[in-house]
Amino acid sequence: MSLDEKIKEAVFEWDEDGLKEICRSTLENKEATAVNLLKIIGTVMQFIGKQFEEEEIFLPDLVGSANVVKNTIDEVLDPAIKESGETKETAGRVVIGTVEGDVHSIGKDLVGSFLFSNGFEVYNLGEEVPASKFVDKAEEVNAQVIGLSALLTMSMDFQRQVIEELEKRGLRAKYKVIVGGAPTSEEWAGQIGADGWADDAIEAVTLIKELLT
Ligand code: B1M
Repeated sequence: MSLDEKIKEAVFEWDEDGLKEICRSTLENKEATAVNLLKIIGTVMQFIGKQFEEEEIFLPDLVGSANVVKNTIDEVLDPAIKESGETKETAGRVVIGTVEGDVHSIGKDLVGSFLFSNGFEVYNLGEEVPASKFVDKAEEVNAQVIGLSALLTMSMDFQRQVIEELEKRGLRAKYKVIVGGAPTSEEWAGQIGADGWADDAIEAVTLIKELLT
């Protein structure tokens, strides 16, 4: 079995220990670098995302695989990259969170994991995040993109408040703001002056790549 196939199998089977072991032994034997491993994992996640969009797999499969990948990157690949001094190509820096008044985390975490496995630096602020915190963090890490998730009709308006906070501080032009979450839409994004809207995690990656080119 090739390295790509072994990785694909471990991700599909949610075999977190297996995936970590494949990555560790590959790095030890110098068969591939951590950046190469990230690229292979990114391709597998893109494939899984497409399968989800085409309804060939279901939400638990997607979440299970995303978690396995996220933990492997956090615990094995990122430390290896830092140790070796190897440069991880950063596709961009994204601050992401669920807006104030909203505790829903899963969709936002999925978007964050997909961005991370596609080479983005992701700063996940968690849930119930006030507008000022999004802006403070974006300033602190010199982000290019702010991603706002809202799952409640009642919390959608807090997405607008983040944009208003940016305007108030004279920072609106500095950031691309994207919004998402089940009750939101392209029309809503336009209405509040966001730079884009994504229906799911795959679209969010594509949208941010487009916005940053
Ligand atoms: Co709540 N909940 N919930 N809930 N919950 C919904 C959202 C709801 C639709 C259920 C319903 O009534 N049918 C409804 C909202 C109705 C509305 O306002 N339109 C609802 C409600 C009402 C509530 C409470 C108010 C219930 C109550 O207490 N009376 C309460 C809210 C409390 C609060 O937030 N203040 C509440 C609480 C909860 C739980 C805590 C029990 C739990 C959340 C646990 C957690 O997240 N850690 C929960 C859950 C699990 C759900 C449902 C069942 C599932 C949400 C989910 O995780 N989906 C949900 C019903 C449903 O969606 N069928 C529901 C899976 C996830 C992968 O999809 O989050 O849509 P999703 O994310 C997608 C896209 O939306 C998009 O990409 C993701 C991946 O494809 N996306 C983005 C999301 N964020 C994005 C950001 C982007 C781009 C794309 O860019 C930045």
